[in-house]
Amino acid sequence: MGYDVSEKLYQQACQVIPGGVNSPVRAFKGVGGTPVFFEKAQGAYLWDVDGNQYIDYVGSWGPAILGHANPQVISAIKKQLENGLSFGAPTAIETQLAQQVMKMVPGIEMIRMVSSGTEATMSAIRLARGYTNRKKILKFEGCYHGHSESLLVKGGSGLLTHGTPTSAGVPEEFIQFTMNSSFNDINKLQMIFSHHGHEIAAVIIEPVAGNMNLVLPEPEFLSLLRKLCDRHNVVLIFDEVMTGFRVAKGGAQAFYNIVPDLTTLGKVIGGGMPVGAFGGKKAIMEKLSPLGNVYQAGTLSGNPVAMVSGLETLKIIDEEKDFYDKLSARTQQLADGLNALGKKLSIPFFAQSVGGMFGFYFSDNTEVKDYQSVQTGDVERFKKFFHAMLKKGVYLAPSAFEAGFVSIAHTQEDIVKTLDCAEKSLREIF
Ligand code: HOZ
Repeated sequence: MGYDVSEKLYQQACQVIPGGVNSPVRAFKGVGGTPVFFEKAQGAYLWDVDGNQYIDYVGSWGPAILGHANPQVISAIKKQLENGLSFGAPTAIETQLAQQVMKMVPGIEMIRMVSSGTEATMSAIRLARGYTNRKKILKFEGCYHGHSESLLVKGGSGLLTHGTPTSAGVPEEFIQFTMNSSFNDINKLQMIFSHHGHEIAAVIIEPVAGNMNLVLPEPEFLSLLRKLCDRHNVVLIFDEVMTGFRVAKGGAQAFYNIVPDLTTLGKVIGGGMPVGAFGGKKAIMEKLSPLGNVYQAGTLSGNPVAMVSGLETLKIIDEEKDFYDKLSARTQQLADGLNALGKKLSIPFFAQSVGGMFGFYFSDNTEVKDYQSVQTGDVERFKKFFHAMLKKGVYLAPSAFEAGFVSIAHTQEDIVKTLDCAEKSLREIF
């Protein structure tokens, strides 16, 4: 497989775009080498500018749950394009998408659309602070909630991948109200609430952590969190930008049967277009301007092209019988196959999945439960594996700390082929 055109484009991009990319994890800094430049995507496949084809497990970092360029979604977008791109004024489609989301996600009684996951989490935090009149927030190490100031502390995703868990450029004063705890740590959580419960405006958590590889919550951890938030009148925010419509039709809150006060959404809700949203209890949402005094706005928020893309995507998911059974089974087939390879080759390698998300780890420690345990994985082996798979036509996230995504367009044959490539790659690197 040649990468000449990608390499040339990367050199050109580096002259005009910092690091040659518009979002850091894409730069291959976590795996070394030159990022692949893509030209086309269809279903489960990607084609790069050198004509190489890949089975894609990034899915645009989550949105492509139907596979790329789903014909129904594309046709709905084309129809909308004829009518204009953005009006900066209300449209019927916004209400339709709001209704569709409310039908699917248990905790959403009212919702506001924005244009990215970062906007969604930033706005939800402001809303929780305005609602409670409190300043402190609690997050969990290794969870990533976008790049607004108060959330860039001990974060996952690119922060973890590039070894700068807390960003420069964020004055200490901006993060003085951000507290961090450890994912799945019940004792620490109880201690923090017993000291600070009355001062905390909101707890924000990825109910399944997907920005430090894939870390599943212990169910009692999430239920304790719900109880403590109730007891101390703290707003519980589930950041379901990644897990929303991904681990179940109603997201992780439906999967684990724990309803948060606010939910943030992104990725799947836009079907590949830039959409984010935050929603939840009516009493809290009504604090938002223009009803209430918490300000939040956006010129392109709810723009009709993005709304149509999201609406069509969610309708397909909602209407297709057994969508999540199929998606989960396909993802599980991949995780089971990877685990079988780990056993067959007697190597420290294992995988796990939930819904359409998966993670794999080069480690003996099968108890991945937090930021610390995830970091015991062998990153050097991951890098070699990533490149071995890439050469065989399998595109994985270029970071040991990002979850992988399977779409409904991935066939059994795609998974079998992927496992065959994985076996060859593992044999090469061990
Ligand atoms: N925040 C994304 C990973 N969790 C990365 C987005 C991108 O680079 O496109």
